Amino acid sequence: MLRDVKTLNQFIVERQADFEYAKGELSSLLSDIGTAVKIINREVNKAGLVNILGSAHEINVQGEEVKKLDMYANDMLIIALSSGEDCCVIASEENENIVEIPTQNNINPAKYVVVFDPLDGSSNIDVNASIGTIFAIYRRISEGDGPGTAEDCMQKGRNIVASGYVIYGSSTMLVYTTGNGVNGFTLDPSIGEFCLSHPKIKLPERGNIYSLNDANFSDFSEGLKRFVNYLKGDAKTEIGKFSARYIGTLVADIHRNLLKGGIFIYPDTAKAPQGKLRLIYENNPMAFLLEQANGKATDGHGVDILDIQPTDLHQRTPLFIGNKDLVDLAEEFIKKYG
Ligand code: P6P
Repeated sequence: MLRDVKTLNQFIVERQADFEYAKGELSSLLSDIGTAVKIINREVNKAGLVNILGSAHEINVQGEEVKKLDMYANDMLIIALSSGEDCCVIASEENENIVEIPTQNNINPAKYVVVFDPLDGSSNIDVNASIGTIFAIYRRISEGDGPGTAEDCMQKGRNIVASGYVIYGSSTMLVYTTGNGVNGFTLDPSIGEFCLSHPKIKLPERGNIYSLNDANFSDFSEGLKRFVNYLKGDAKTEIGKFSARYIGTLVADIHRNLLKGGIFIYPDTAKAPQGKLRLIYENNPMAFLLEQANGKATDGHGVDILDIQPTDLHQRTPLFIGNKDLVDLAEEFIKKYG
């Protein structure tokens, strides 16, 4: 019944009282993001039908081939956030430098900063596997009412005010937190609204899924190899039978583990001492959200992701994220065996 439907915007306004600072600015930022991802979703859903597939024959700052949807998603988010009056600066995976918000005579009193990966998992676009958008919102730390700065975008994850992701999958869901629990909204295409479908999400007590790219096993540390072999073997009689699941889109692998429990690992290796995933717009937003769902996120060596001080917009860190007991167990193996 209509009375049972709670839309994202109704929910945001209802929960506005939870926000320590916002006089509606954070609410309108979240609504702007909701609008942008509905537009992105429309293009994602017809990606197979229009000439939006395939490479834009451009290489982004990550040195990766940019798919046209990446660029489209990036543009939509920048346009939505620039047209509002609540964002003073943006950092995006697709942009080498910060994205300044054009304003009259360089005055921008907006209080908030938004960082995002506009289209995570783009290598999965052409095979119709789930892809996603990841975002985090901070309050600006730069003084005055000029344009926001790179330092505004390079705050520790502990300072996050809100973070979340959109998964464009069998259905399109927006999952986010403002530091008061995690809530999931499913897009109802018939009314074009995200509707509350997964209130108060918490990780299941026990998780039995491990998610990592096994093809890199030979590059793993001795401790991580032993941890993975433990999950494949002795764990069965001690902590339960595990399943391996890996989609190759961070948003999809994290979303599954959030609902079913488990651990996702993208580790440091000798070849990639900082791993692959980006701290500011992938690992921090996910770490903030998983901690809100009773989870944990570290670099595999005892350092919480949210406590790492970023020094570069695109810096990478290893990521061990999911049920606390599994993250702790992985770290025990690494500590013991190196
Ligand atoms: P690999 C997608 O390209 C991505 O950035 C994340 O979404 C995903 O978790 C990871 O890379 C997959 O990397 O090396 O396993 O293909």
